Amino acid sequence: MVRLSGITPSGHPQLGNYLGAVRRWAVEGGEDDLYFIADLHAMTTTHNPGRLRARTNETLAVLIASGIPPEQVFVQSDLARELGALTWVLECTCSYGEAARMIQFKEKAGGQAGVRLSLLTYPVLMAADILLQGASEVPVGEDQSQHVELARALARRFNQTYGEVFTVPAAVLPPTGARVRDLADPSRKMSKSARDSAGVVFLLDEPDLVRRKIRRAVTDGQAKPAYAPEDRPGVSNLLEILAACTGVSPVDAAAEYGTYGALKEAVADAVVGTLRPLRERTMELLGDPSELDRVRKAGSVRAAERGEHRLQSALRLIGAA
Ligand code: AQP
Repeated sequence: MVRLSGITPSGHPQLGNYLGAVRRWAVEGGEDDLYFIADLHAMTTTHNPGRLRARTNETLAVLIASGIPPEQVFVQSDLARELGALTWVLECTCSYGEAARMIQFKEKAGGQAGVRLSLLTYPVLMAADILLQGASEVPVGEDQSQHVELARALARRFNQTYGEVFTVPAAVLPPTGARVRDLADPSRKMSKSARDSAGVVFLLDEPDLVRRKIRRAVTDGQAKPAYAPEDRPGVSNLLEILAACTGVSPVDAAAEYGTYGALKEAVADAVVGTLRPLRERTMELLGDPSELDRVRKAGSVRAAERGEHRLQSALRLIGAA
């Protein structure tokens, strides 16, 4: 069983990416699981090429530093040729109506001028990501499940029309991890591309900055901390972050700290302590570009080799090679 997960380098990786996904990948992932940095997906809206390249490298370094085996990691654009070819095959298997029905496209494109065509077609590229690697499971949240459905439909249709090549993937619910909210606006989730970074703890933030952001986190006017995610999202978010870093339950953590000040100090200590080894190892890797490059090349060669026979079969069956 091959399980494929991705992370988009749309900004600096942040605490939510780590506690909610990357750390689980490192600790709970199976040996056939694959992880990729989805840099091509970060080009569907306005982007800066130099910044994207830097975020891609940083994200790669974070994944390796987190302990995910390097042989399970690759960068999407290193397979641009293979994915480009397979995307075309799949676009010739997909109807315009199917792509235009994607809710995310409607949400992101709605009413905007100059929407990139790639915003419409990127679910087909995502299908190519999945089908090239022969992934059988794709852990995704609600917002991406329609895209995995499209990948399923395209795999089935291709197999029935031209011949059996593709594993039909299934969307699986990701293991329930911490859902980290923005510290300055707890009505939103923490996001790398948030417009205001005051409420976002980036994984490479200096410890002092992390502490400052946590001290300034929005809570509420109640006398004491308590865990009530619906009614008191700010303080509950802090308790969940503390729980994710220390292993205590949010309710027990609330009982332990009688003031917001004490709670915030504990959260700051826990986050700084959790991120320290990750940050150090990531900086080490970023300071050794030739090693990072070596790891990256090895990962992409393996990923390309894994998919080559499927790509060649698909091209041959559809009449191209
Ligand atoms: N706040 C979060 N709490 C828990 N998990 C999170 N993830 C993201 N934010 C949080 C998880 O991180 C993995 C990789 O994320 P992604 O790059 O695929 O996309 P995303 O969910 O859109 O992440 P961001 O940081 O919010 O990016 P932008 O700002 O570009 O939208 C996923 O498993 C995701 O669930």
